[in-house]
Amino acid sequence: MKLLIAIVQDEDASKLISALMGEGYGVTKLATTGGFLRAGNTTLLIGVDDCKLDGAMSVIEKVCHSRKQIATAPTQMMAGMTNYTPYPVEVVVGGATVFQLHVEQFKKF
Ligand code: 2BA
Repeated sequence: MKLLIAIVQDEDASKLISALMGEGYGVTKLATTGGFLRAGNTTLLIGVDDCKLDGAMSVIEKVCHSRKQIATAPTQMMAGMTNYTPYPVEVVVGGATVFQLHVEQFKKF
């Protein structure tokens, strides 16, 4: 079994949860914040049997889209600087950032 940790944009989250659940995957949704943009995003925990892993990845890839966003807030890099002028930077966010972890044990009590 594997655990997928999928960080997706809020705009894609609802559709992705519906698509995954519609295909029988279990999903837990966490409200999270990206370190760079300091904007809300959504992290999904998805426990999948090995044989269904590719299917889950396909759903994520199909639903999540990349988007351009403008970062104007001071970033962590600038936080220690005393004299700076923040300027807008265009970044491409997503589709999805997915971590795949091996699950040692899975139990429900
Ligand atoms: P954020 O940290 O808010 O990053 C949003 C987007 O800003 C990133 O999109 C990337 O295009 C850009 N970005 C991030 N750090 C940057 C930097 N130091 N310099 C220039 N541009 C930078 P994505 O790569 O698609 O990431 C979307 C979200 O996924 C991230 O939101 C973060 O919440 C998460 N993420 C991405 N990589 C991660 C990692 N290695 N570990 C943990 N979370 C990660």
